Amino acid sequence: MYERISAIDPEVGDALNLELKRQESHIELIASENFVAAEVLDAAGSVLTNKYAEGYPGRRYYGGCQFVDVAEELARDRIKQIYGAEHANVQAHSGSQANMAVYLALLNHGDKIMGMDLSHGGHLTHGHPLNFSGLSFDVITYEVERDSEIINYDALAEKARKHRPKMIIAGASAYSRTIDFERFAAIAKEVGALLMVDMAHIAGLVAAGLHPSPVPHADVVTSTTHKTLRGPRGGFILCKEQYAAAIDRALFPGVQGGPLMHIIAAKAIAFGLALKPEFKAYQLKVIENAKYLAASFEKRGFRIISGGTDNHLMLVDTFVKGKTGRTVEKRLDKVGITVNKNTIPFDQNKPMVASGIRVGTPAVTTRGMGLSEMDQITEWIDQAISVEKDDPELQNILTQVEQLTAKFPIYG
Ligand code: DSN
Repeated sequence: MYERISAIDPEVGDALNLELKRQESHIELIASENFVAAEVLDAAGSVLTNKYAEGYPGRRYYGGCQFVDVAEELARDRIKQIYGAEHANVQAHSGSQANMAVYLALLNHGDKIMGMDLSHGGHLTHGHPLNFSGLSFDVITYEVERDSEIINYDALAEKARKHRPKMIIAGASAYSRTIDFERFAAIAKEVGALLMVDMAHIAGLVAAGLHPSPVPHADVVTSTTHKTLRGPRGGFILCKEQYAAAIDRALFPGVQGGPLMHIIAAKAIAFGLALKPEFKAYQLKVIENAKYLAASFEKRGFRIISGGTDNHLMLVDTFVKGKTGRTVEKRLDKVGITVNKNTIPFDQNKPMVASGIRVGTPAVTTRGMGLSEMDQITEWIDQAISVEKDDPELQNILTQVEQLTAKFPIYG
């Protein structure tokens, strides 16, 4: 593939082809990754990359926007239809920039915000001290409960009453349980806070009606497009009409300049696919595979944080088997299985070491893998971490992984 690129630039051509081969021949368990449809790839590589279109459809700062307007209108209409939202902005280059725009629209520098601690499953942009969110705002964090490893809404409400933040942020990047957005909204209302939900991880499940929607409850909802929603890399914002003008102004010209029109066209295609019945069938399988994967890990002596999963991911405590997340991530790299190390709640190890891994099923499910593959994958993981780092068994597992992945081609 990529012959034209290789002909003029073999170094980049090689990188592209090797990455394609890596994706095809590895088992991808990173919970935030997925494989887009070939048509989404086509749009992302289309001539729309050539077009400047600062502004919004019908109100651009450049001429010649009549066709990119069509793509953006389609993306906006479809995402509003998927989630029943009053207003949508599909220009955010990423989830982080979507969040930044919301803060710019609705907060002032130094305001108090309340978000989930990163080490308990939150996200950098929800108030981490090294992120713009933590640098710009006075941050209060909430955590999961020590025993259940689940959000304790009574404790959260107590904290919100004590600190009275201007905004509460719900949503997580490593939390395997259903989030009660209705409860979040009640807490926010009681303390006079705005509620922003970052649904990046679960956007596909929400679209399919398999996780309660935050849209009726939150003032603003942000998301990425490339996780369970299976679109190109990017972000979007949904909000009530009353915030529409402020949100649009904050994203452009507040945070971004020219929108990526090729990516917006790719978003429109992905959103169109998410409206089809097959998308719900896919999301059902994502959850079914995740539950089975969790049970398969437990069967082999791993501990699943909070005892299971309601969504597409889980945190696996590998330290119960004497292995840090870092060791497991590196070892699995050797056998063609890709995961990320992850801290577990109240972790005794540092973040770059971590006591566990985060795994998810969106990517393997897109390839068509099912329950027997989930069981086999955990068997290989268990075997790979049980031997020494130069054991010949690792080569044997890698060969089996390559044989399995060859049966589930991604792009044919
Ligand atoms: N970095 C993403 C993840 O892996 O969950 C969150 O933005």
